[in-house]
Amino acid sequence: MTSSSSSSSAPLPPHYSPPDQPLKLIIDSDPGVDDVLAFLLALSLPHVHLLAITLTFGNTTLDYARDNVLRTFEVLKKQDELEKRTGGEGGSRWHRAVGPGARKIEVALGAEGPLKGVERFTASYFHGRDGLSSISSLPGDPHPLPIPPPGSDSHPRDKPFFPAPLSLSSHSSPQLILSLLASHPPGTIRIAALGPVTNLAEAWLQDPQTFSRVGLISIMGGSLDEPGNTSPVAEFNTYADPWAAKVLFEESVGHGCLSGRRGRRLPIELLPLDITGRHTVQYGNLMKAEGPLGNFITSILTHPRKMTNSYAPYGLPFSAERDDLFQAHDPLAVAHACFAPSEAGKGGEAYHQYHEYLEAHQSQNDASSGVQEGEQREDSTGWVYTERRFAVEAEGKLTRGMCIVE
Ligand SMILES: [Ca+2]
Repeated sequence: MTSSSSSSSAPLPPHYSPPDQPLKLIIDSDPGVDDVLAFLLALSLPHVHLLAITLTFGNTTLDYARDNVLRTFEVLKKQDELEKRTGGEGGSRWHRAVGPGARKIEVALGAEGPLKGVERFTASYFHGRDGLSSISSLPGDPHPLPIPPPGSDSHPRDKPFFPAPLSLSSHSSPQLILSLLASHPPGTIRIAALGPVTNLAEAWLQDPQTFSRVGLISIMGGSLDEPGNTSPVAEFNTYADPWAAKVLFEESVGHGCLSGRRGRRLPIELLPLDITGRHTVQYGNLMKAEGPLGNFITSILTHPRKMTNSYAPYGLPFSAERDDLFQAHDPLAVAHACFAPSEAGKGGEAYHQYHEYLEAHQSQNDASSGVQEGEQREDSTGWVYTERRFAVEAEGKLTRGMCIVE
């Protein structure tokens, strides 16, 4: 298991060479405010081909998660129209992603709760009742669901309309992940996991051979050396489904189908709270844009901003630099999936060197029977990796979802 951090907050890291082929990405997500901002990042990158958004419970329930994707794309289409009116087709930043002729993006519905147990936790305390600051109940519904064409049998609650480029998959999230991995060459699809990893664990359990074709899994989750954000010791995603995290992080290691993989493990790179929590943007800077997209972003950030501001230290004057900060957890995981050196194409050498390093490090640990933690390595694009060993607590009441570092 490794964790990663970025030394650059620029959208295009220095020394970054886009791959020769589009980078194929699946986003597994529980949108969620920071998930939506992570979608925008992926959609804004010309070298990224977003194949699918596979949904899970998490920040909100599955039906709201689905609606939040639909509302986001409706806003992007309005923004695209506005930017085309003022700057022509080439003047729209979103035309490639949502304009006529844009590549299809499949949306699948997945886990409604954790792998085990009956209790489902959501993060409505932070993200609002619907996951996006309750925009679905704003007067006049300013960020509405797509309007179905006349004669459509769509229904807003049970069967909403999915206009292009979105299409609702007939597969569940785990099935769609497996189907895409099976139909593309091994190692060519990356997954950014932004919620509880229930869908990924289910896909692995259903068909480890096919799942192991994945090129890279960038996961926002866990907290290693710092307090949690859901309990004193646990980050939300590992808290919401510690059983799935255990399957993916621990039980998969050494499986026969991973014998061709370095370290006989899935290519998981974890972005824990320790790192993502430090990647912050002032709310004031995120909420100043105008137009349909600017208004939407301002609306969805309202509830998290209130919550964040309420954590300001008692007795000190309010400071925007210290107290008014949005933590970009999920956008960082998408940035990693989109910019970490790739196995194929330019940057392949750095990726290869990184995995050789991990293998050497693993052999060294095995030989000495001691874990040498904390060694760092930086790749050619500025990501810094540290080898960490930990177990996820799935049974304890007070410690549910805690990552216990060896
Ligand atoms: Ca999320």
